[in-house]
Amino acid sequence: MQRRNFLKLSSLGLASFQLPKWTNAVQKPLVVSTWDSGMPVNAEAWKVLEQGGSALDAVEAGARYIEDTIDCCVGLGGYPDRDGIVTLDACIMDDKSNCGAVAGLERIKHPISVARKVMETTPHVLLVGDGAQKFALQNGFPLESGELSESGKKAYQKWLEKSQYKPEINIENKKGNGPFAPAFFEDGTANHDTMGLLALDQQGNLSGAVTTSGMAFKIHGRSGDSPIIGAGLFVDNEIGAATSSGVGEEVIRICGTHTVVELMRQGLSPEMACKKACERIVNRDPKKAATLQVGFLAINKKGETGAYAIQKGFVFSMKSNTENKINPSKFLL
Ligand code: SD4
Repeated sequence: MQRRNFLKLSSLGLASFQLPKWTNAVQKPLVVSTWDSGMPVNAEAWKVLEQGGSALDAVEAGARYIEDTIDCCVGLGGYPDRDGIVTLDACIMDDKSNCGAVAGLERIKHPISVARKVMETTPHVLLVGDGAQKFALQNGFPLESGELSESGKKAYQKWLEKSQYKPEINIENKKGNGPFAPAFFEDGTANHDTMGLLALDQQGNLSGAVTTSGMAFKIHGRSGDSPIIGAGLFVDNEIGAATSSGVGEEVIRICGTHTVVELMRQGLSPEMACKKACERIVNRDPKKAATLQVGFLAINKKGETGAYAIQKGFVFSMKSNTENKINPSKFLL
């Protein structure tokens, strides 16, 4: 401590004041995930983390849970593309920069586990479409029926009435009550909730996973940011990890999550890094950005967390030894 500062503290009678322990403490284990639907996802991941399991196993467990349970946006219950087919995107990345991903995967229940298989048993990072499905079948993943979920059918029927090709992720209802206003179509359905989750385990290692059915009513074959390493997910075990939700094309254009992690490397907090990434999207085309939503979520090696979105309404769920809650994200517009 500089002498001048010491004297200042002495005069306040605080010379023996010790910095609180938490200033240097790493908050671990910890799991964060996108949206309020992340609460039960975190609970699944937590079962792994609290027993000393790896962040990698934790994020896979959380992602598998949501692939099984949610309609609209993740897994086979998700909304279809404009041909009426559900195509799934997922990726996973560990603390050693190993990564695996699948895009446009049909009729397989757990794309996140296929992504992990790609990571662990092939020399590749990303498998797409038929090839990804063939790989999944060869690895023992069962082929599910291609039938849409009830809500998927309903939403698709509604969409067919106009069949308007307007690829968009709806912005959360700004008129809703408080920060957790859901994003709903007029017919009462939502078209986002891509699950991105990031975990820091007891050993201090980071991993992340993303799983989604992607943008509803997209062109068959379209991939968003979610299975693209550096766009929908990036993990650097020295620095931190980030994930995203929203209009994937905008995230891919700025290599969104890689950008967030690199900004954290330069010393920015997770929240500020996410904010800067959002600003890049908005500055490129402010008019367009006003019509769309993108949210980033990040954690750093110290277990600090933060998020930022273009529009109001993005939230993230967080679980640690001391917290289990939904946090509203700040926003730009
Ligand atoms: C995509 N980023 O396919 C995904 C969609 C999403 O919440 O995040 N929805 O572009």
